Amino acid sequence: SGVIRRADYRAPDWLVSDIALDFDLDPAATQVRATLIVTRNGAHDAPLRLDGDGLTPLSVKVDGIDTPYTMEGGTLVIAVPGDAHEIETRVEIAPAANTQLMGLYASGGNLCTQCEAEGFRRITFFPDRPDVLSKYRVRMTADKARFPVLLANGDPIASGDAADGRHWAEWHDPFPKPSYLFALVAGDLAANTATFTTMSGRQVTLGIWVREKDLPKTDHALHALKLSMAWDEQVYGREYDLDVFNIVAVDDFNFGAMENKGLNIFNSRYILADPDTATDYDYDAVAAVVAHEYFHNWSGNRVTCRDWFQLSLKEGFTVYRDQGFSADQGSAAVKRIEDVRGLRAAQFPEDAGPLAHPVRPDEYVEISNFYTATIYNKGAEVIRMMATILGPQKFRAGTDRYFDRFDGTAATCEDFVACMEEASGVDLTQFRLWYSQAGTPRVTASLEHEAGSGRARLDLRQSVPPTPGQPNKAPMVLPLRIKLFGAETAQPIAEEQLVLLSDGDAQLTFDGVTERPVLSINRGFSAPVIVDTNRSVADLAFLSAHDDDPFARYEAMQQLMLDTLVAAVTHGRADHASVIEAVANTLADPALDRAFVAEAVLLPSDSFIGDQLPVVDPEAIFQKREALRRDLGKALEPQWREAYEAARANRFEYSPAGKGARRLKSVSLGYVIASGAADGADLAFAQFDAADNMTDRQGGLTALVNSESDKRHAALDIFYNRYADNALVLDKWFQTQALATRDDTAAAVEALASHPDFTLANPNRARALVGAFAVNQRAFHSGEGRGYRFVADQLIALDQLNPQTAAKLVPPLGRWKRFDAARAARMRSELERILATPGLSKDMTEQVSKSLE
Ligand code: B3K
Ligand code: ZN
Repeated sequence: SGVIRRADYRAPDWLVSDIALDFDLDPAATQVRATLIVTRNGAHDAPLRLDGDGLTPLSVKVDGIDTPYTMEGGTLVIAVPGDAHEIETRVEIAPAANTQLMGLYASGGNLCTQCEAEGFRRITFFPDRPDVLSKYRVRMTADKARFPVLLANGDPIASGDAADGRHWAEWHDPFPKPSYLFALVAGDLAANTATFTTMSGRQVTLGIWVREKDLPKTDHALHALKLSMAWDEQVYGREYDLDVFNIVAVDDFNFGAMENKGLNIFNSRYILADPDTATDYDYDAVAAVVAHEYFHNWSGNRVTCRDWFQLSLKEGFTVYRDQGFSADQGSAAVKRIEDVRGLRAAQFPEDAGPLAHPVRPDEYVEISNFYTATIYNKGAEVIRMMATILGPQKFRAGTDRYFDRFDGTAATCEDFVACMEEASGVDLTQFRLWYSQAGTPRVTASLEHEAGSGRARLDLRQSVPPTPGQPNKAPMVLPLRIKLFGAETAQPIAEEQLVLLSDGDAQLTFDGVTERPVLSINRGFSAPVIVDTNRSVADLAFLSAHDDDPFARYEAMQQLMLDTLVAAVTHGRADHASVIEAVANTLADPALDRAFVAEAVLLPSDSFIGDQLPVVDPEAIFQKREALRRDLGKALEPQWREAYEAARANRFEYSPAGKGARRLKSVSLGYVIASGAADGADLAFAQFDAADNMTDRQGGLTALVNSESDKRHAALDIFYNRYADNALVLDKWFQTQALATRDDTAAAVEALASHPDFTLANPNRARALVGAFAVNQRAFHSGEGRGYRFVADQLIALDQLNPQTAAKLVPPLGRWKRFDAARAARMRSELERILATPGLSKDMTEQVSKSLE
């Protein structure tokens, strides 16, 4: 059946202490010779089995002698007599023909690798599993003119010229590592370099390698790398361990970046940034991903995963670490709001749908399908909850213990939790359910007050919904930060407390409560749960103005907006007054950071509104949300204009204050246009035209593209012509149109799929059009299945080239259960059509068949 189960884990039969790789590089035909020192692991007589995928051995030698072998599927099986041998294999591979972008492939004329999770077996025969750790020596020979730069993991050892205009280089990595961390790059590249002195005084040479013309766009990434290295020393006591740290940017990449030891390889969208081409969001993402991959040097590389079921051990923890880094660079409150918004947009729907799985899954068919928001983002929330429960000192003691004990080994999630327990004395037995139970817990909180006795009672109840394969759930440990405020004085009634809700229900009582109490709960989003409260509109409005926890304050406003919109969609009620008043108060509060204000006044997304409803009605949601936007725009038009003007005065500066001003500017512009003001389109066009940075330019473009104004055509053409040779900015051009809120978006997107610049061969471009359209709730679900058919056609075509990237785009179609019967039937029939496609990949087959269940 092809299902791999966690319970079936067995230690490897053979270990590989050392591997020497010799590459004769050529895009059409690359020769790979691998020499492995293997030792039998334990008492058994199993043959040596080396994973391979699409490889044919040219020769197989054991201790220097040609030896017979058999193939079992892609796996090379060699019967070897003793307990220790030297194995040499030779294969030929074709990087230029590798459209999957796994293994060794060509991008923009250069050669690069991607091995996680199981790409190394597309390069050479090897026990391609993360618990086999080896020392790597790599020799590369290539044409010197085409590939002047030759990089691999570790430190450079030697290089020189060879015959026929070729040259060679040798790299050694002294740290044993799993095969998924192997990397090489050969190309015509230039580096932006710097030196970092570590806390023990060692000098490390940093290099960011890109095409020569892109060098001016690498300063931000290089700066972020230095900040990350210093931060990991200060916050986690982790020092870098090699003499060089290189990052290479490539245009064709299946995801964000890859933490290969000493040689990170990045999607260029997470390296290149300058004011003219990158938005503030892009700048932040570059810094976050640079930090994330750097932090993996300890959480992932020095301590790696025993098996792929433990993926969140490195990913959840490393996301938690990069979130902490980003929070420390600017506004921690705004960062938390952004992270929670991302969790709700990607992970909550995953946890509520057919692809729900625990943070530590029990089984998979294709591991590439498990690089999910649950593993990454819910995994990070699980680490965050442990940090909250233990407190900062004990949490740090736990991470120290974990790094010390497991350095140089392949560990499990259980190992991590055990270190936390040992370092703190806190029993995390029940907490471990966060690793094994899928689904987003729901908490019902109701606060009752008896004015006479001065007693308030808070009733808490939790439930964890059933998910595929897990019909019944046990109660979990939910750390809830809670505080009560007095409605009249706006003073705290009870100081904040951390409540660990571990039973199905619990009661808390508060005495001496003389004024009406208002509940602030799950402050800072201390638990990744859904909270239902009996708070009134007045309570939420109060908290949106007075709560001293910025996240809770934001959350109160969001809840107020959500309640209003859900009532509008469900009962046709359109009482907008409370939202308008709360937004007005927030806009008028001079003490608030502009970035916070921009977040707080933004309406919840169409999809998040849909998530609150039993059956999603995309058109009704869109219309009600637009109506509220229009009323907010009209009622507060002078305030929006004032906020817009205040932010407009500034010259571009990438700083927390600059970012906040630009964000509020774009949000305000959106409301001015929503008000129906006659000059709305002119304002947007002027912003677009005069912008000295991409945030403003794209903000103006987006406003126009979403409007009825004819100026949108001119703006799109100007933008296209200005950036015609910049792939990353053209992605924005496609994406902005795919996300448009216009009635004709589906038709426009279909036309764009035939645009000469559209290609499925580049994952960024495929995601910019197809991926963006599929999450444009109203457009995707409009037109009687037209959107579904389009996406299915694209996925079928993409699967032929790049199954991993295609499979990632299945979830929007898989959400059919959330829609009315007619839509559900059409979505299902597209899924069935995909599944019936001859030659469909394992990746797509798993995602689509699970989505149909
Ligand atoms: N570890 C890689 C992701 C690899 C995805 C493979 N399908 C990047 C990261 O999470 O840092
Ligand atoms: Zn990662």
